[in-house]
Amino acid sequence: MTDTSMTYMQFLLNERRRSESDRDLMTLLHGVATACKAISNSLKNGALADVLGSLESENVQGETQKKLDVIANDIFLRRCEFSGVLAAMVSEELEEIYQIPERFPKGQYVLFFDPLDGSSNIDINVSVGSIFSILRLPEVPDVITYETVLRPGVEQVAAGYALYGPSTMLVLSIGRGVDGFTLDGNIGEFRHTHSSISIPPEAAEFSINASRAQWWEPPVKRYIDDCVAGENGPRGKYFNMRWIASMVAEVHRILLRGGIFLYPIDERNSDAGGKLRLFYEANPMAFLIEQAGGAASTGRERILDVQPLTPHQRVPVILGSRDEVELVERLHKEY
Ligand code: AHM
Ligand code: MG
Repeated sequence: MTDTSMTYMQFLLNERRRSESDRDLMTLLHGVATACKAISNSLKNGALADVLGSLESENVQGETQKKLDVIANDIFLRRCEFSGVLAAMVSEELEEIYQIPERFPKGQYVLFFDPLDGSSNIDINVSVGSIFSILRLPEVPDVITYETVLRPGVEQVAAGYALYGPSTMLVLSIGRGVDGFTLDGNIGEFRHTHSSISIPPEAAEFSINASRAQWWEPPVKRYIDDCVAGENGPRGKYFNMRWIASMVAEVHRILLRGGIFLYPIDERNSDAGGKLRLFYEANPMAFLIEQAGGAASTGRERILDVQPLTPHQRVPVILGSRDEVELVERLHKEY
């Protein structure tokens, strides 16, 4: 990174000048980045800060909450409610829609977020992330209900994630490609380090929780079997495998060097519709992946076209290099 690389704010200002983007969106994106910096800071001291471990509470999905899940959720709410441009917020950690308190002005945007994704990794000091997605409501009713915000991912105006790894990164798309920013600890700002990220169409790396293979549907089983068969199998080449159990880290790797990520529907999660959540995980990641030239599917349809029926809806997720995702879709059609 050179000293002349733009800060995140300079990048947003530049984008605004280039395309007359909405000033309110830039304000919101600034709030989101501030929240991510604060979360990065909370994670940094780990066990020293007494923030590791679980609470007795459960979130809306019935999962035990980690202390940091709650801290990160609070940071997002506090940093973003202030912006004056939000109609409401919807969090993976909250049962209800978060209505913006009366003392703050309101706007047209809705912010969806998973404040700390992959949180089973926190206690073992492996990468985690925050994921966000932004919609602009055509009309803003006085009280925002789930009906107001149950809109397909194709309507997102921006999406991104922060990856808390060896360095903290923010990856963003406002619908004109995908850019990456690295947190510069010296000045406390994200700096533009990755321009127009683009995923190679073909890949030789797959990512799936193979311990669930016994419950997979035939098309997924067939796809993975063919990859594992290597040079002598139908694909005629060796495939590498990675599983970090942290979707942000997984998607980040795919954005930078290609590959495919699958969290399919299987016999054990089919009642729920899969494991990953449409609003907080599937939609924002699908938006980024498509903006980088990749594809994102449930196996049966494009993720961004899924019409949500419930706020915490789960969907099968297959995303990454276009050729591989299209192959998995074809296998779904065959079976
Ligand atoms: P979370 O939102 O409760 O953290 O769950 C989502 C995470 C993803 O980041 C990751 O891809 C997946 O769960 C890992 O699942 P598994 O436990 O099957 O490895
Ligand atoms: Mg999550």
